[in-house]
Amino acid sequence: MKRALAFIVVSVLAVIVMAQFAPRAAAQGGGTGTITGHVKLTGPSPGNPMIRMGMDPMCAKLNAGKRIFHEYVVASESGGLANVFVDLTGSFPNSPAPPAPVVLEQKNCVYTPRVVGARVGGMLRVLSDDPLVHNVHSVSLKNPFNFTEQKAGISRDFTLKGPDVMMRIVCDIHSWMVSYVGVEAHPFYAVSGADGSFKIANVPPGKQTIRVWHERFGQLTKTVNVTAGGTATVDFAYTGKEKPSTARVQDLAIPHGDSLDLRLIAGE
Ligand SMILES: [Cu+2]
Repeated sequence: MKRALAFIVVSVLAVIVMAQFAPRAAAQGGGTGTITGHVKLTGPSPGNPMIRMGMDPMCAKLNAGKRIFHEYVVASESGGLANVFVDLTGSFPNSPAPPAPVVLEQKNCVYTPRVVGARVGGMLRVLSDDPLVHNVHSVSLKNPFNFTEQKAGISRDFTLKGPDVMMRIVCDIHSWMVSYVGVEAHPFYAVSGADGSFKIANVPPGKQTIRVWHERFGQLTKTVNVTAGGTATVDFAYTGKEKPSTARVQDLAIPHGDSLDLRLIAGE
């Protein structure tokens, strides 16, 4: 009798211990795969116009002696296209957003990074390094905000409430300042690096739909088969002749009445 009881107790304990560790093992990537790839621009890069920093004498002063260019198309010599937002579409199991904030910096009258990913429920931290007034304005229905940062060292945190791929952030004072934030409900996204490469890890196995978005060349979509423990490669190519699409950016959906008119403050 005692022996039977001990067996039952041990069995119950074993089940409890296994239940604790099984999901953790899956979350550590045991049953998932990786997607890597490159985004290329096959045609000639159109080049970027110079930013007229002189529109704000204080921005001109911060960039004295330097020529600063728009970052519409950032391509390497071998055709790697940077600043492309890559994500998977579909529904995925819920997972918590990482505690560390995604940082968007205003430095010398330019937003950095140009393109970045973030999570719903996560924090976006917007900070300013500039001793002048910037206005941080999100063009987004899900994550609307519009505030000013008046001096260097100021930062503001904003909890991202809903998915928005892509959310455009502008400064109403300096028309050239723009950043794109892909706010995702899941962790399966990346931004292409200087060589056009990207990597998305811990992807659930199976057929996945992957898309890329570039601010000038729009969206491309492919499907890819992901296997547990495997690495799937998928490459994308823009010719450079694609028509810019605002389908993913809520350009016109926001009434402009909610923006602050700060031209007087900026002295424009
Ligand atoms: Cu500004």
